[in-house]
Amino acid sequence: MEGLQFPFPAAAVILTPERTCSSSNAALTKTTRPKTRLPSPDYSIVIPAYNERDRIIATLERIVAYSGQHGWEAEVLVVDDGSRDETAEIVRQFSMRNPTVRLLRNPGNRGKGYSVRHGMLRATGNILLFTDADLASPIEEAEKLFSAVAAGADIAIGSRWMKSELQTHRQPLHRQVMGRIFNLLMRLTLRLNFKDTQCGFKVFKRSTSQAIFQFQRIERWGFDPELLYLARKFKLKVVEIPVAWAHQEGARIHPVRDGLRMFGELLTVRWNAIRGKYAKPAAPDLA
Ligand SMILES: Nc1nc2c(ncn2[C@@H]2O[C@H](COP(=O)(O)OP(=O)(O)OP(=O)(O)O)[C@@H](O)[C@H]2O)c(=O)[nH]1
Ligand SMILES: [Mg+2]
Repeated sequence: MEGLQFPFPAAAVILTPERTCSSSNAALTKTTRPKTRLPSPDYSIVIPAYNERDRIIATLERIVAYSGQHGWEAEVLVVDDGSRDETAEIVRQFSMRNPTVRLLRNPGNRGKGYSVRHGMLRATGNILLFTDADLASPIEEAEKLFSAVAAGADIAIGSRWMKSELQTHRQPLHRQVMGRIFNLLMRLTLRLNFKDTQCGFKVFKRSTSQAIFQFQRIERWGFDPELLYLARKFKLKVVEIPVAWAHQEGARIHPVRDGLRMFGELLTVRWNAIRGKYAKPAAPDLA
């Protein structure tokens, strides 16, 4: 399977952007890498994608168009998470027409957390955004987070609950309730003071991304609180910014099954911290 193996990437963390384009990673992206080596873009936009056949093209078109209109030097990395539909092939074809778009592939379905880490550690931009494939927070909102980082934040996280009136289409009530319960449990277990850790719209300075993603261990939905926990541990400046958000149909998180699992992941972060697991990177150093 071409491009599937993910030689996990503490290596990518310590490599310069130029070297991440070198032959050691050529297999990973050989179908989508532009032939000429480009300078580091200003922005990398990472999109985790699992079975996104029906919405990924519209999302990519919107991002590419917006990025062009605003003169962004940007790369877009779609991380296919072992989709069982045609997501990867659709993105591959799109990337042939749009060289700023690249396809990365996970070794099977590993979860949103794994996908985001994969993209972030492969990104070459100076400022890195990850966004859900459904663009529930529209790409226009990225400017707010980019500005916060330009103003000195290490991480800017989109928040649906700082100004809830910005939610133009809310989640179903049971999802909202589950989300608020999760937030409470997150505060109790990790003592993180954020109104919303789960919005799939977050921006990292390159140096920050390099510093913390290599410590990430949670690979499914509960990875965001772990990143924020690490950010606090490393004394990074995190700002929570209200963003517009519209619930998109086709959401696939299962409120009970995934909710329980995410609570377990909060406990895992706590447990990892107690056992000192965050003292060293999770990924093997391949340097
Ligand atoms: N369902 C699912 N999504 C994944 C997985 N891996 C990556 N993703 C991506 O994670 C992102 C979030 O998934 P969504 O389907 O938007 O989640 P949701 O149920 O809408 O959750 P909210 O957006 O919080 O309402 C999307 O870009 C997915 O393609 C996976 O294993 N399962
Ligand atoms: Mg969604």
